[in-house]
Amino acid sequence: ITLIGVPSPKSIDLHIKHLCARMTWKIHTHTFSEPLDTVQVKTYSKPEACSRKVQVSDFVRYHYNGTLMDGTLFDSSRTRLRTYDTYVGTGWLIAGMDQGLLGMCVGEKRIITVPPFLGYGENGDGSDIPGQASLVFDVVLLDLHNPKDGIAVEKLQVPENCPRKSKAGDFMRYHYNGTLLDGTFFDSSYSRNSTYDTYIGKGYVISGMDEGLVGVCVGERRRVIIPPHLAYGEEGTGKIPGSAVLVFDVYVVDFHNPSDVVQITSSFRPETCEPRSKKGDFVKYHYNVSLLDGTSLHSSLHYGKTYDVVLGTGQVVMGMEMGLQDMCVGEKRRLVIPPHLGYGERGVAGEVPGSAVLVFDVEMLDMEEGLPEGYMFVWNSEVTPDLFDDMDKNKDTQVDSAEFTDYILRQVSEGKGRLAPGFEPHRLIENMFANQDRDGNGKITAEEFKLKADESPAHDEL
Ligand SMILES: [Ca+2]
Ligand SMILES: [Ca+2]
Repeated sequence: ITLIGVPSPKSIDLHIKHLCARMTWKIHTHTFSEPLDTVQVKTYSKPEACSRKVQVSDFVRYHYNGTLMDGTLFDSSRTRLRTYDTYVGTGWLIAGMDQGLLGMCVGEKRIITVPPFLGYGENGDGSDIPGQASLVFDVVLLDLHNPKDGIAVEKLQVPENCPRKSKAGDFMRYHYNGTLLDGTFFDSSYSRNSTYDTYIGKGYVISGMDEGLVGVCVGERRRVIIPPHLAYGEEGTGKIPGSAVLVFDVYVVDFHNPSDVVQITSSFRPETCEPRSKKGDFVKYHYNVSLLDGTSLHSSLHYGKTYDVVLGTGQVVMGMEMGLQDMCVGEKRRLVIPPHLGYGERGVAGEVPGSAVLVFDVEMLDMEEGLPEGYMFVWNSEVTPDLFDDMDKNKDTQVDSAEFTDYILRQVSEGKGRLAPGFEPHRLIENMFANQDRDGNGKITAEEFKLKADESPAHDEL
């Protein structure tokens, strides 16, 4: 030992003491033959990503094998087939583990060597751990959270166009993949091949999810990390262990609010936009229908002809009835129809998913003005005073179905009258005849004809 300068006897003494201490420590760490004086931590496997490390008061779930210095196994969480779950740094563990787990990442593997005075001391523990034993724990950390944690949200992909963000009370359809923090899979909507459909913010899902799904856009991908107290708690459920942090990768397919009406946007309107469609009108249009996320469902162009309906007769869903009102020929619109005004919770098997919001791009191509409500036929000109006699072609004082039909069709072809557009003419005429033939014997008498006319002038088609 060479000392530099001229030290006092006291300082030489200190130097020697210090060097001796270092040598003793070296002997211990190299041979493991004598008790250590501090916890030794050696990480032998580290995850690629580590967004968070164990801190005092965190709650962890881990697996471990505990051995003595000679390799004797004295305890293992694996033989119990469940993780060891505990708080760190608050005295629930032996002091050596309270220290040795600090700074650990989920997925990390460590050897933690605990000296006796930070383990079970002079007396050991039961028959498995002798007195003055150093303990070696081989630990893999599987889960980590703090009871003070809220949810964490990572926006993975947000669409550029986001006209509306979800709020509590909306009804949402989404896909998800659910894993534990260490990557263990527990559930996926994709495996069921159908979206998860629910109200959000109303307690229908775990509270962490209720919170995590607020403020999203249609088409957004986000990761929601939920601590157990906002998920399935200490008990867990199904494949989810107690006290587990859950990671949901969510894809938002669509959402709407039960108070939504049809959203109508006109994308093209002719300069002269008259007449405007109304109840009873026979309209012909083309449409393209898709889901909110852009998935195309169907187009009338595939039929090669327009879709034709009489407005106000329930031939199309309520949202479509509303969206096609007050439109003119040539006009183009986009209609966003919520499910309660569309195909409801059930949808259409194989075509429209249940509870889906639909986007219709519509173009009005033709329109025929309808008749006043309740009318099947109207006169364009003055009615002849000898109507009944005119219809009774064979002059037997009765009008049969053939005479009636011929007569009405002739009025229509001569432009003197008009049948309600959009319906099969013979069906309309059959109905009109049945209305007049009060006793249902297949013939209209002059008396029946007069009675009908007196009784209901508003609905008197003839
Ligand atoms: Ca007759
Ligand atoms: Ca009759």
